[in-house]
Amino acid sequence: MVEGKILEDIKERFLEFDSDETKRLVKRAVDELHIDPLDVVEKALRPAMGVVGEKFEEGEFFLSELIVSGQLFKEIMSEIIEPRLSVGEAGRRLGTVVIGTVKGDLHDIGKNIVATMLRIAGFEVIDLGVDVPAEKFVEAVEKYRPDILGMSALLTTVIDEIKHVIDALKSKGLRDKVKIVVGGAAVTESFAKEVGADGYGKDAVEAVRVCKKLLGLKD
Ligand code: B1M
Repeated sequence: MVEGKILEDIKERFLEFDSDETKRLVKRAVDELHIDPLDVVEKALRPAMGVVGEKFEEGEFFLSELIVSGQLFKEIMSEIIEPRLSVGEAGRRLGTVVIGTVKGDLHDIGKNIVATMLRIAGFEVIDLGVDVPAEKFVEAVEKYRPDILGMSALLTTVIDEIKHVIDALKSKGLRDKVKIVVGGAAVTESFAKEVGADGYGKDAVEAVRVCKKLLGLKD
């Protein structure tokens, strides 16, 4: 009850871009009400971002609102959520993951959350950043020999880049040497299957679960 109310309040303040009040409520939720920081992300902040996206599509919000909300989300992650997540299993080395957002796509908030959650779970993560061309993914697979290659895509216009990367890996004889996990708002489970990825994560928790499963590790 209390949890639902504060998550709703966070969402509302976020959508008013009230930075100070949103941060105060997020801190109260995790420190005083002991709500799992990831629940704050998935049940309040991410849905708020969904509304920003809808309002943008409907012409009520503009690019400036996308930029401001992206900045506020990042500040909340780095100032409040991430410092409170770095406990638990960190330090174990489950395997190596190379991750990046595909070419043409500059969205990185979700990819960064996935990278953080993988690190916390005990993976070594090499983050190639955003707008990553196929050649750079291939070079990284050659260089780091990761267990998993993760690709994120939020724009439907860039989704074929995932297939380009997989084809480029095949042509270099590297496809069978790495597991591929994909996600992001433009990606669906059926698309992942269609392009021959090994796994799909609808959110960061599922992404970690899938990576562990692919390496035969217990959840
Ligand atoms: Co952009 N944008 N944006 N944007 N933006 C979307 C994606 C959009 C859906 C909004 C909309 O119209 N409804 C739309 C895409 C439409 C489409 O393709 N069908 C859109 C558009 C159109 C654009 C521009 C073209 C706008 C313009 O310039 N006219 C432009 C494109 C720039 C580019 O990339 N070339 C643009 C720009 C931007 C900003 C840079 C201003 C900003 C991003 C800031 C940043 O990332 N640093 C921005 C934002 C904030 C959004 C929305 C509102 C929010 C995205 C977000 O951060 N969500 C977004 C609307 C939406 O997504 N509903 C939108 C929160 C985040 C936690 O969720 O990223 O889904 P998400 O990540 C989740 C899961 O998807 C999953 O786990 C994460 C955590 O749970 N996941 C993975 C993500 N990656 C994974 C990888 C995995 C597994 C799981 O395995 C490896």
